[in-house]
Amino acid sequence: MTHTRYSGYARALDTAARTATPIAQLTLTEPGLDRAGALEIQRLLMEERYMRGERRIGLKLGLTSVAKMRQVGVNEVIWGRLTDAMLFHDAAELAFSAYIHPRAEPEIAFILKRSLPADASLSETALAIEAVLPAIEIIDSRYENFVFSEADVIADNCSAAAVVLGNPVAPRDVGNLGMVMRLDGRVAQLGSSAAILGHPLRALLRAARLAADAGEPLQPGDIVLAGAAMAAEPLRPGAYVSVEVQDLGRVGFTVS
Ligand code: OOG
Repeated sequence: MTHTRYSGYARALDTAARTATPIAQLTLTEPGLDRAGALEIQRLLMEERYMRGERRIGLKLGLTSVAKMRQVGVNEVIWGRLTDAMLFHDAAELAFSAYIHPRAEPEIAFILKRSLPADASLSETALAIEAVLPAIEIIDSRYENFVFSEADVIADNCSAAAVVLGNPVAPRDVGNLGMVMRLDGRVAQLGSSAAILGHPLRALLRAARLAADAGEPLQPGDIVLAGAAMAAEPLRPGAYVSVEVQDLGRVGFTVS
């Protein structure tokens, strides 16, 4: 019974994303939904996407900074899966009509060269990094008014919609890098990578544990988004969004 209901929720979230049409929060009809149940719905939702030919390319952490936790009123680190269909590169053009109420977030991404077990240490985690990149995540809650509980957002693959990657650079200390997000050239968010769990490497370590716990440990080639250092900014058609990270460079995209 639960499985049938959860499959129904997964399909509803998948359809909401594909048709850019928001749905009501799942917890309105399923108030007892907990983190484990929500993760199961996310897993089923991703099965739908893999069945259509999408390939998992890594994962994203969410709510790893106080600014983000405050913005959405959920105080737990969450994680979701990234697929090749979500991936864009610097100077990409993203169609506003493909999303419901998209927002952009300044991020740091890692690409791995080694797999990471659940019990990896912080130094093993550092040695597993192939490259670091400036990145912008586009989040788009499938729930009406961008309002959700922790269980709702986990079921919804943590609002993951797209990621725009900049150029990879060699691993380096990313513990306290200045970050700025601009909208049409104007500074919209300003901060430091230190806001990401004190150090983005901790986010990568956390990702390794969460992925291994879910039975899909991080692999060479996987991309991991450490989570936004500052609050997300709503997008509108015609906008140009850029993120510059000290020592890593700049990445940008246009909304059409
Ligand atoms: C949840 C996803 C947050 C981040 O980097 O904190 C996130 C949301 O705000 O919709 O991706």
